[in-house]
This record gives sequence, C-alpha cells and structure tokens, in this order.
Amino acid sequence: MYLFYLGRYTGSLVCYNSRVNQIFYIPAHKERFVDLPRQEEMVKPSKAKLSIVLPTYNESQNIVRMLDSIAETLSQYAAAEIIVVDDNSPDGTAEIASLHARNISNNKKLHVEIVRREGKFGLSSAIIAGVQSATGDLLVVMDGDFSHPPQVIPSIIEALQDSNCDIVVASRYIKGGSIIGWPFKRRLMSKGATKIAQYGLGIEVKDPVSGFFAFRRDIIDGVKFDAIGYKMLLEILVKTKGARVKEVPYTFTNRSIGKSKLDTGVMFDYLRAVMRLYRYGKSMRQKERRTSVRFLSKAGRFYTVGASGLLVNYIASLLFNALAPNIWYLFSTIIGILISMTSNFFLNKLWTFEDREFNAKETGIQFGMFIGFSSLGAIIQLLLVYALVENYDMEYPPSLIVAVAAASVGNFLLNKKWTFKEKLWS
Ligand SMILES: Nc1nc2c(ncn2[C@@H]2O[C@H](COP(=O)(O)OP(=O)(O)O)[C@@H](O)[C@H]2O)c(=O)[nH]1
Ligand SMILES: [Mg+2]
Repeated sequence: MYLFYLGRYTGSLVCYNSRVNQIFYIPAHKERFVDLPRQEEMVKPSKAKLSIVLPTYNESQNIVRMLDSIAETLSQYAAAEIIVVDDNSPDGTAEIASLHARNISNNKKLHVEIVRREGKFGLSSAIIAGVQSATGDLLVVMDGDFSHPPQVIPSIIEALQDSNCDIVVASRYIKGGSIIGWPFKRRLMSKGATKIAQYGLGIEVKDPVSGFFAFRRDIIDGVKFDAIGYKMLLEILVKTKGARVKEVPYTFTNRSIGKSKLDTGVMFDYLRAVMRLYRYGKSMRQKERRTSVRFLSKAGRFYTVGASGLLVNYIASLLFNALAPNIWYLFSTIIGILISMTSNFFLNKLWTFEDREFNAKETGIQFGMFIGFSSLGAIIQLLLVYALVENYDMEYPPSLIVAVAAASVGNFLLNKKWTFKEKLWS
C-alpha cells in the first residue's frame, strides 16, 4: 500500500504516493484532459538558463499536471526554473502549486517558485511580475490551462538560440499553426485583435496577440511597461523595436478544464493598451526626428568651427609673421596651426557639444584627444589621397574631395564619441 487518500480539494482528490514521496492532485474531470503528442525530435540542450513564467488564476484543476508536464519537458535543459504567478486565486491554485513545487524540486531538481500577489491585478502585470522574479536569460511565457502545449517549448528555445533571434512567438496564424475548440466568436475576436495590432501599430508579426512566446531577457532591459490587460507580447513587440522576431507554429487547444477569464473588461483593456502603444510609437518617432535634427545640427556646428579655424589659422600665421619678421615663415605657420586647433577645441567644447565642465585635468585630456584625432584626420587624408591617386588612378581633385570628406566625418564622429563622450547617434 503506497497510495494514501488525503481528502478532497475543490471537488478533486488529493492523494499521497509514498513510493515517490509525492502528493497527487487528481482533477474531478480527469477523463476530459487532452493528451498532447510529445515532441519527437531531439533538441540541442540549452546552455543559457531558462525561466518559464506561468500566470494562473483559478487553475487548481490544471496546475499539477501543467507543472509536471513542463518539468518533464525541461529535464533536457541544464538549468531551468518555473515561476508561477498567482493572483490569490480563490480556488487555492497557489497552495496546490507550492505543495507540488516541493515534490518537483526534490525529485527533478527543478526550481519552482510561486509568486503570490494580493489580488487579481491582470494577466499582463502578472507576466511582468514573473519576469522580475525570474533569473533566466531566456524567458518563456505561457498559459496554465494546456492551451499552450509544453511540448512546444523545445522548438521555441531552439528558434531563440539557433536563428539568433530575440523574440520567438508561438503562432497560430502561420503555416502549420491552428486553433482547436474555439467558437466562431472567439476566433473572430482574436482575428480582430490581430488586425488592429497589424494595421494600427504597424506590427508585421502574424500572431502578435499570442500568449505563448519567449524572449531574451536583455532585450527588455530599461524598457518601461504599462502592462495593461491581456496582450503582453504586443507591448513587448512595440517597445523593443528592432528586435529580431521569429514565429514557430503550434496548435492552440481551447482549455478543457476550468473557465476562461477573458471578459468584456479585457476587450476594453485591449483597446486602451493599443491606444497607449499608438501614442508611444508616435512619441518615439518624434524623438527620433528630434535626434536626427540634433545630430545634423551638431555636425553643422562642428564644420562651421572647422571653417572658422582656417580663418584663425591664416590670420594668426600672418600676424605672427608680421610681429616677428625674422623668424622662419614655416614656424609662423606652425604657430597658426596650434592657435587655430586651440580655438577649434574650445569652440567645439562650448558651442558644438555644449560641454561646460572646465575641470583642468579633464579638459587637458579632452584637448589632447582633440589634437590627436585632428592629427589622425590629417594622416588619413594624406594616405587616402595617395592611395586613390596612385592605386586607383583617380584624378587629384576628386581624390582630395573624398579624402577630405572621409577625414572630416571621421574627425567629427571620433571627437563626438571619445573626446566629448556622447553617443554617436544622439
Ligand atoms: N495571475 C493571473 N493570471 C491570469 C489572470 N487572468 C488570466 N490569467 C491566467 O492567464 C492564462 C490565460 O487565461 P485564460 O482565462 O485561459 O484566457 P483565454 O485562454 O484567452 O481564454 C491562464 O493561465 C489564466 O489562469 C490574472 O488576472 N492574473
Ligand atoms: Mg486559456
């Protein structure tokens, strides 16, 4: 005798198996579970740590099997964890999850953490809470009702690693993907939400409202989320513009146990989230425009200073030559160059790069770097003219234009980045 009946919990049986030292939670409607096919192909194990974020609300009848199924899938990975985020489910999901987490931690050496929040604060914010508690480099987000088959996780991780992309979306709307068990109304709502995201926000992903997705943690570094409503993926896609996205197909199967938490409130939340994301996109575009204007204005100031340097150089050389006629004229020219470099430096510091810090040591270092880069520019110009004329049989005048352009662009960028410590594109 190794099976002990412990009692009933929300209509289901709770048993203890002394052989494997495990507590089992047997749902009342066991026969209604859908057994999903196993992933046949072997997938390369991941070296990076994986975190599975599993938001739950009233999933007491799914959580044990869900954790077991994920744990089994994760056994091929060297380092993984599961983060369950429960919003104080009245059906005791969190209690059952913590009880079972201990079994999994003991038997499978897999860390399962239960994040319990005080109340039902919504799916997206639960996902963010889970991401904040997770310690993995690769994060997978999925529902806790078997609509997102854990057996698909390896192909998601493989896509995230092999194609070197940043976000992987498990997609119902690409070839090979499908939906089982949703009524027409639910399909229509999902398609409508997809079209709103695609046309309203310019998203090209085929299933931007998927709840099953994965991403590299570093792509969300520094991103601030609104986390409104249900569709966290959409917000991630909008706010990590430039991230490389790949979709892998899967079959979504409507839950067979428990109730959907989607209601009209969630639909309004979706529209609110889309409006905010639209405004966000607009303000980012304006910021980008401002960035390009600022960049060009700085480049303009830098070259104006450069042109003023020619005049300073000319006047200073002549003046020095007039004041000290006995000194060799080349010496006057060197003095002219030094004075114009100095005036260029201070004008660029104050006017072009708006740097008002005049700490002696720092300014000295900046001055040294400025002179260094200017000399480097001159050398590049010389070498380039020589190479173009000698090796590429170019005429001297066009060679000179190319060389001057290359040297002056290089000069601006090097001084912007290194001397005045600005981002190249800012
Ligand atoms: N923590 C938390 N999880 C939620 C909340 N709303 C839904 N969920 C979970 O999110 C997943 C998707 O919800 P579900 O009701 O299945 O939505 P549907 O599949 O779109 O019908 C399930 O695992 C739910 O338990 C919430 O407010 N908080
Ligand atoms: Mg569901």
